[in-house]
Amino acid sequence: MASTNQSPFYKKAEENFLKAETDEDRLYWLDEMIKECPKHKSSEKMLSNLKTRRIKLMEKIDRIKKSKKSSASKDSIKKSDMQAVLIGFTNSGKSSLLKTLTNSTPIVSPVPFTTQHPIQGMLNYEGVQIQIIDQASLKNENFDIGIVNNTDLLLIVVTSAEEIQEVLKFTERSRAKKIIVFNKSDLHNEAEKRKISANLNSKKYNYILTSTLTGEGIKELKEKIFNSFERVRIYLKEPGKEPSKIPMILKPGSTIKDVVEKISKQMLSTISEIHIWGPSSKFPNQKVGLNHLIKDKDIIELKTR
Ligand SMILES: Nc1nc2c(ncn2[C@@H]2O[C@H](COP(=O)(O)OP(=O)(O)OP(=O)(O)O)[C@@H](O)[C@H]2O)c(=O)[nH]1
Ligand SMILES: [Mg+2]
Repeated sequence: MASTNQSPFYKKAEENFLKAETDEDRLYWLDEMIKECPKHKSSEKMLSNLKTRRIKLMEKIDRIKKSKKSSASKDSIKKSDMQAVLIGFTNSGKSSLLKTLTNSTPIVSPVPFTTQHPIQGMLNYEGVQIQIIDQASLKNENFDIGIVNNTDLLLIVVTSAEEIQEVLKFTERSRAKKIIVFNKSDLHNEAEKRKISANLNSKKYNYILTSTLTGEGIKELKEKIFNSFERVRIYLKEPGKEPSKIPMILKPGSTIKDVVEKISKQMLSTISEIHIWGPSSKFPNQKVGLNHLIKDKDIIELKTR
């Protein structure tokens, strides 16, 4: 780039451009060069060269950003069958909730914009594994809308009713169910909490008041999360033994046949007798057929030939 006839401002910008160590700095000085480049006929070619350079540099920066994002969100975190994503403004307590709900140990801090990358944890709800994702806050440049648009359940974390509409603006392209998590409930007295609840009730939100400090609402939140997925848990039992502690997960409307097929397709022809206990049974140890509809928390005993 010939800069012999350029102003001292242009020369300084070019000098800094050549010395710059990051693409962001290069972009900044390149913009200064474009600003300082004379806009008359004889400099046309030079200005157009600078602009081409700028486009190439922007493309490079975008490419790097995209590859960073995809490696953080799509490669390292694999979506589980049941997934919920925390979304909200900074300091609302998303990471604190991830820590309280799951086995994960994210950094929690009063410093704004602490979380910079997606992080997952597993919530064990009575033996059912539910994946919870925490990520950078809204208004943080690392916030990834893709994670929000691809999930089944959004946990909208707020500390005031006014924030709810603000957060919902970011979820317009999402088809996920939503739970409003009104966090830091410990900062309000009972009368204030009644007011907050009355307000959220009147808006027909599915909501819960929580505190990661006192544990208020955490048990109910776990229940709400599990219920949102509308899954049925059944416990298998071998004759003469206790039922298994770990449930099998099925969709509502499933039958015993679906249960058996989920264990193994070959097993179907070997079933000789089925007994059930629990919500779908008329009485304990009821004998039923393969077409029997199961309900959440049924215990099923399968006898094979
Ligand atoms: N009083 C009170 N403080 C809380 C509660 N939950 C979180 N905090 C505090 O709020 C601050 C922010 O919590 P984080 O969990 O880091 O917030 P975040 O939403 O993850 O925010 P960033 O990742 O920084 O954007 C911390 O100082 C927490 O200790 C709560 O239920 N009650
Ligand atoms: Mg955080």
